[in-house]
Amino acid sequence: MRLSRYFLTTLKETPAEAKIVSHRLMLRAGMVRQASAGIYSWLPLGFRVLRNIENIVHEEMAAAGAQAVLMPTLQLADLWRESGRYDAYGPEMLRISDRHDRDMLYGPTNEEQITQIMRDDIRSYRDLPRNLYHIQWKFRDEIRPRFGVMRGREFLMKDGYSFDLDFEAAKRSYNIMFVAYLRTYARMGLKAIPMQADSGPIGGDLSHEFVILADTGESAVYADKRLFDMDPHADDVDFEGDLEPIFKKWTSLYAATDEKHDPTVCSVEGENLVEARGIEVGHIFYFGTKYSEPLGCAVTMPDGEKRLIHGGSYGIGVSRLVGAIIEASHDDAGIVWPDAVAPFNVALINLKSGDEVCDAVANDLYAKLSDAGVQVLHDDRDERAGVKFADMDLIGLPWQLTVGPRGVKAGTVELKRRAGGDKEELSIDSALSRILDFDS
Ligand code: 5CA
Repeated sequence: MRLSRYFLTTLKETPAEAKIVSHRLMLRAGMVRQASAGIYSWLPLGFRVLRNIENIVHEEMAAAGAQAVLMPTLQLADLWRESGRYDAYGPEMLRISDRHDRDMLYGPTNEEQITQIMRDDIRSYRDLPRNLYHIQWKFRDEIRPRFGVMRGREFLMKDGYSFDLDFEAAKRSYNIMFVAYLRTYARMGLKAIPMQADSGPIGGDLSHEFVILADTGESAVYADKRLFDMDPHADDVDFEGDLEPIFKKWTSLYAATDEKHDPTVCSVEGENLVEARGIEVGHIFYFGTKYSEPLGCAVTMPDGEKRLIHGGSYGIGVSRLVGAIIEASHDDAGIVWPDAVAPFNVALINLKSGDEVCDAVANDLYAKLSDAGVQVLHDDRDERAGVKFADMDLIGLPWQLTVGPRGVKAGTVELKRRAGGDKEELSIDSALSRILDFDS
């Protein structure tokens, strides 16, 4: 992609309304623009990151055996009256009526909708287990939308739902999602720690929040330091096998958010206790028959008995993650994208656009990298070097590959790794193979 043709406007000044670093950097890097309070348009650079995060979520959900669907944003109020949540949800729910005066709502979550689908589509115990999810916009009329996409009113969530015959089977489904979440966040370059949590309006008694540490986090967290040294990748995990040992390993050490933190239970002391702020990037719940009972969602057992199904729901804050990743990975100059979610892999900086030799070298590098599947943003603008470097540091692509008149004479280019800032003067071929062979 040529930057001269790309829709990207960076800002030098810090927008006054942005209180935290991720919000500031997202506005300055031209990733989003506010449409109204807590509602954002995603511009090309931001949208690419959002898509990358979605793709990782889709891949990890597929690996864990969950199937993607897409449910609507607008739901009938009557469905929520059946579960009793239409009145219980309060002013956070955006209520709408259609031209026939039918009460509708913009979904804040989809437990009712998915339970209705299950109620209508499954009959027998043989139809279980089921695990469906979607990535869809939600609306919650937050009293205090703030921090940009971190606490929006309209936000993108991955919400998944499992259906099982009994607690034991439902716990297996819960464990699968628990492990899938560890892997998902690790792939995004994050250390998300599962913590005991309150289940709030979703309900249920088994619930974990996945929290990353950040000074700007909205909740206080208390956790055993040893959790931060554990490897969440679980690369060779067998989702068909018993995941209870992994669940136990992660939950045997103390970790809780302030809502659930109990100093009388927390035995971690002194330097083993991390007391910090955290951002909730996901939340999983086992809620049993909370929705299947009022909505009448049951299956027939071999002896003809009807049994209510046991449910769980599993949320990931997809749009919040864009901000959360920036909170976890930035420096004074701007964003430092982890490779897996970066909007482009390489910033190709031509210091002398219009110069025949520089243009030829830059175009050749662009073609070779693109052919190898590397996403390149080619800064071909007629701008001062200082402006180009500042912009590229701000938008934070993992590599900066600079072509300049002095270097090309000697057959070299400069390669900088954004994280850490190491710079090297390399031959064109070595620079290419350094990028292509890099294993993040
Ligand atoms: N139905 C359940 C799980 S599918 C549910 O709605 N859970 S939740 O309320 O905890 O939301 C799931 C995730 O969405 C949260 O962990 C958080 O990362 C994200 N989220 C929640 N509210 C907002 C918001 N106002 N802005 C951005 N992200 C949000």
